[in-house]
Amino acid sequence: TTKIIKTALISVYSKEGLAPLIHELAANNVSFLSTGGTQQFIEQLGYSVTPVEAVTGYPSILGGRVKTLHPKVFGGILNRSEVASDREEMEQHDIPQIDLVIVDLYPFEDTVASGASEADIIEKIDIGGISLIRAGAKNFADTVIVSNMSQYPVLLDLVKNQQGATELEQRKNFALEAFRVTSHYDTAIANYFSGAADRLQVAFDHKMPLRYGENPHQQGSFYGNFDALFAKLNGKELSYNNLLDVDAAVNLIEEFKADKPTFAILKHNNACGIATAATIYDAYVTALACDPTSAFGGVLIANTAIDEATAHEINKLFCEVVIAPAYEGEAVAILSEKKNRIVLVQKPEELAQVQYRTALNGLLVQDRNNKTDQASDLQVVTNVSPTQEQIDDLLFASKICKNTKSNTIVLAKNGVLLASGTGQTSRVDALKQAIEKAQTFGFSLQDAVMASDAFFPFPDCVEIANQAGITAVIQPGGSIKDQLSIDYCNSQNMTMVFTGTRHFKH
Ligand code: 93A
Repeated sequence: TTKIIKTALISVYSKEGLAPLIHELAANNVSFLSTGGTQQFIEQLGYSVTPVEAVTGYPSILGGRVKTLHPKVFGGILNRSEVASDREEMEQHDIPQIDLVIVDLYPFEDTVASGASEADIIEKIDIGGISLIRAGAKNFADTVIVSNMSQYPVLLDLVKNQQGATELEQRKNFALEAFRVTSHYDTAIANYFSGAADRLQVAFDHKMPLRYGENPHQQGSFYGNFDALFAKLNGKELSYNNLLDVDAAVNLIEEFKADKPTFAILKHNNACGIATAATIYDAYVTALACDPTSAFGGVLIANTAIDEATAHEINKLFCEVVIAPAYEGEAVAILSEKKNRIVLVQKPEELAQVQYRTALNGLLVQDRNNKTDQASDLQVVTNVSPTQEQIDDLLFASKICKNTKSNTIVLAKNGVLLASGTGQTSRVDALKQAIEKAQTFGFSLQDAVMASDAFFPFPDCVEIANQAGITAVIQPGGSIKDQLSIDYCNSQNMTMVFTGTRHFKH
């Protein structure tokens, strides 16, 4: 079952990397059949090419939509050397034998990624090319199918070393790769049409090995394109836990993208400090003061460039990761004085809009929580309305709350996180934890605001909050017992707003 390549049909979108292959095929007396652009390319290399139109007797029609889709082309690829009637029909219809097919498909995924219009995207659904690949792969018994650029070197070696001869096993390997290419391509198309629902394919294109998983005795790796989101300027390899914290950090800081300088410090995926201020330096110093104990070994993130003064200040803290959209002056060099510290530039890329996690023997898939509570979402439910300062603090607290593990309560004042209760089994526990924390670090809760990720099933939370000095509350509302909390607030001249949006994060 050794086959010799005599005729090649070549139809490639990108001509990159093709020239060496053409030279080698020509040196082995292979003749070329080709479509418009590819034909021109090969002719420019100095070889003669038979246009597909000359074989089919048809021009390329419908703006190129139908170029190679013709029985003479597909007959040439799909005919079986072993089948006598195939041989007769080939002769009867004057069909040329095609031994090698080389295709580089229309770049569907790149076109989607470029943000092109739907019409442009649809035009990039390759029909002829994908059919050529499937035909060549099906008939691997007789045909060599090269279905993407990464296969060029493999073919080049074969042609060089075997003078254009191929073995069945080799052709079957090309066929396997070809079906991988077509299934990947069709999956990308289906994903495009299904909207954001299931684009898992994208993540699986990039694998980053990790030294270990959550603990050293667990293996781990990351499937995703880290480099699309960050440039790493310093430090050791990111760990499994670093990646989780970085994910939490970028999602949190996303809320403050358009705000004043904001600095957040995260531990175990939750903010242990966050503040907005006039400068990033002030924001950092204030964020650190929220909970300097937890900040040790944390992940730091800024919504604006980190300057040298802030970098010097950060250097006083042991921290694993620093993330910012940019660094000024010598800030990177200063931060890199600690050689293990990971320093990342966050690129202006959109965050993943679909989230996955395993559950049982499958995957849970959901859209990203893109809802950020705005002033216009707030419904005042108490007699007392919040002041502008309170509204600012309520919205600030709500953004943190949304990015903290449930059940959560966030206490804030003047654009500073005072304390939060994170990942508790009851909302009351979360509040008690937050109050105790705030007191531990010397914060007064007088006139502070409270945010809750979900509604209060009972009035206990507003009661405890009031006793601690809290005067304004933001929560989704929606409990059948809402009125009890509202009545209590009114009795104490507290103000409370409903957002209508729950922000669970598990
Ligand atoms: O529009 S198509 O689906 N119709 C076809 O009949 C066809 N045949 C090959 N696109 C078709 N192709 C694609 O054209 C190939 O997959 C390749 O991407 C491209 C090569 O065109 P050219 O040689 O004119 O640059």
